[in-house]
Amino acid sequence: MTEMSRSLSRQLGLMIDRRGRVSHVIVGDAHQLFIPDLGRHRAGSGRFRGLRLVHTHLRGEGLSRDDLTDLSLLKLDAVIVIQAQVNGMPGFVEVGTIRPGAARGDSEPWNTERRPSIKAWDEDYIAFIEDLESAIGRTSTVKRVPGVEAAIVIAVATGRVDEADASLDELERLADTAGLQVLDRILQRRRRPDHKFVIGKGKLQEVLIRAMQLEVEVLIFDGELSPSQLRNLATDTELKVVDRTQLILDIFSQRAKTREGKLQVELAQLRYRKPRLALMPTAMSRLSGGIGGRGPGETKLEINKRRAGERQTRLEKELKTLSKQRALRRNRRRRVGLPQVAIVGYTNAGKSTMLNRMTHSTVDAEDKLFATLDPTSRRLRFPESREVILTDTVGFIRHLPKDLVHAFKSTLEEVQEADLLVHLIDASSPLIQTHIDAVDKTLAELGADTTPTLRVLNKIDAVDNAHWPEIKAAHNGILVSAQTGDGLDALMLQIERHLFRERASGSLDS
Ligand SMILES: Nc1nc2c(ncn2[C@@H]2O[C@H](COP(=O)(O)OP(=O)(O)OP(=O)(O)O)[C@@H](O)[C@H]2O)c(=O)[nH]1
Ligand SMILES: [Mg+2]
Repeated sequence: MTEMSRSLSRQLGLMIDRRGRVSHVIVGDAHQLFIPDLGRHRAGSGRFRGLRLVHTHLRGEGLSRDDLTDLSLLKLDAVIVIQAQVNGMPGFVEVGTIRPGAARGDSEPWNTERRPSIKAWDEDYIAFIEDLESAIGRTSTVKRVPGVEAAIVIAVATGRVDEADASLDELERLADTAGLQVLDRILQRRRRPDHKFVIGKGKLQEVLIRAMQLEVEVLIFDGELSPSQLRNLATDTELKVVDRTQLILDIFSQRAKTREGKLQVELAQLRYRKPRLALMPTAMSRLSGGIGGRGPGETKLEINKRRAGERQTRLEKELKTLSKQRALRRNRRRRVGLPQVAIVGYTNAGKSTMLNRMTHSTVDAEDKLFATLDPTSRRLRFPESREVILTDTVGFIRHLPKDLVHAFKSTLEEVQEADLLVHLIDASSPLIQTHIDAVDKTLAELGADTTPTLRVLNKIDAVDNAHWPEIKAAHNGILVSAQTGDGLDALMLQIERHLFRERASGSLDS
């Protein structure tokens, strides 16, 4: 190899499997090699690829940064550089391997070793690699839940780190709700996200080695990846790559129960995938698998682009019909003359618990994000036999995907047409203001920001009462607990005042 390399003045490389067979011969230029697509050969999680790269260098240089990048990105067994001396004879040899247990920041994630000659190597190479491979899995002390896909959540902080960190917490909860086990989190400070990989290439190597150690199958990125970022990441990491938007869509798809809910989610998924489908004809199987590949329409989403377009038109038509029916129901209620009150708020604020408490119903309420997708309406009775219709709605979240808002247009009409909104806020959350802002923003997008709104601070039972006055003053709302019922009488009074006395007397301050 060294002789030929010298006479061609080019680097030469061999990919060799563990039985010693050559799978690829690569001819580079004087400075580098371009490694072809290696296919999905053995690239299971927690394992190396079973291929080592042996190649020549011409200029006396040892392992280069590119060599070490290939090592971790391609999960090679080893990268071995043999110096081709001017006389064509082999010179020193340098070997790079992935280092078990080294993934957290400070040290390089690989080991390198230099020996004077290939003859200085008489260990059992295969035993060495196999030991290394099993040591990688052993460095993980985390207990895996069997049958559950494991994930690493990743975010880039371009502004305040504590905000990015809180957002990452939320991403972790979303992943948990989607049925994934989150084993690690990575936050990188950057001026702006990398246009190719979101995080820097060096950080990506660290993530990949970490993924190998923890036997992680899924990488979850906060925010929305551009179609090309998604393609780059999915192609280069060979892991399932999911962004926040897809995660939310997957949760919605797992949770949708009614026909309308299911159609809405499928439409949102189609819209999200359309531009990505175009870019990822081959990697599509990895992309469209979603998480665990569940949910309605999941198999239908494997269809090609043309059929996706047809399906989208069909869904839109069907949803229109359902939306008309919903409008009819709403008009009927309107004719009966009952005012409409919608409970809105950040996901998990306690909206369903509140509806249950106030109307003695048994809507699903759980400590999960997006427990409710389909709106439920119940009559709420006041003294003097007055009644209103109280509706529990789908929760909002920061960066609620546009496609989802669009697809849920008809259910969100319940919000748009309400006479009064009850904006329920989880007062026990450290992120009260962020939540309030996200809800206000979504309401504005829906054109519901001019609807009279009562701000209600819920879960007050979970807050030390020394802080009550301060919270009340800061966020200007009624303090309640949907769980214990505290403060609900006051809330009922406020609703009544808004809807009836105000109407009767023309004006009355809230
Ligand atoms: N401590 C306390 N917990 C509450 C209160 N109200 C609701 N919760 C809990 O908060 C969690 C979420 O309640 P839900 O009623 O499902 O919230 P939601 O706003 O309907 O949530 P989504 O439908 O998922 O958007 C549940 O575990 C409730 O038991 C409250 O007043 N105090
Ligand atoms: Mg709910």
